[in-house]
Amino acid sequence: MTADLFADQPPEPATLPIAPGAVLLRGFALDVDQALLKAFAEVTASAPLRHLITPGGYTMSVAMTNCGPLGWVSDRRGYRYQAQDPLTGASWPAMPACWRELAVRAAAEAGYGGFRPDACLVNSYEPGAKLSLHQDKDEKDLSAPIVSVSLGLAAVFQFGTAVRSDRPQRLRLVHGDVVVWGGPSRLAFHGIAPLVDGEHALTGQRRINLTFRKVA
Ligand code: MD6
Ligand code: FE
Repeated sequence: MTADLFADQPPEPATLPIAPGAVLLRGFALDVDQALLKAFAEVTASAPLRHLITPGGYTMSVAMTNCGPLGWVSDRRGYRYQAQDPLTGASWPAMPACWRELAVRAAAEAGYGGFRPDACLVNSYEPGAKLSLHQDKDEKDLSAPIVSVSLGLAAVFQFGTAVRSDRPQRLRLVHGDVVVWGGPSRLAFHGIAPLVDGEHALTGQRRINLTFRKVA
């Protein structure tokens, strides 16, 4: 018997179902976190983080960039994926192999074999930054899942249904967690509550999120 006499909670299973087609893989990225963060420094050195403008004219509180063949951008003209970084005019940096491999492994673990991401949206949250409830629906291929990797400070992830007015669940995502969703949950509304201030040993005062998609 190896029960932990000091634990006041039963251990959490590593794979938590969130909704049909959606799972949280607790700590799935932990064993490669240093490599992921080293690649983050490289990606953001060639495609800097920036605060995009929404079509409605607001500046997003989350700083974003991309890597891979296609990148998600927003400006006064709308939301879209494009092959060039509007800031530099160059192609987005290549998707780091350690990022792609983690995403493919997580998708398979969640039941989505053969995931071939062609875009990775990189989000950086500082205290107070948030992402309002939205659907990810700018991708042509809605049959592929999305894989989302959380690094650094914890955040509250709101996860609803495909109906905006349904009250979302609230999930605390911590460093190393990976969320995968697709199938019946692919068009679920979701968002991130304002980031609470804190300090993480590897990222400092911020949360980094990588979301992998199959766009084209
Ligand atoms: C974030 N994520 O976690 C924002 N979208 O910072 C997303 O908007 C998201 O995590 C689709 C699938 C997974 C996600
Ligand atoms: Fe999203």
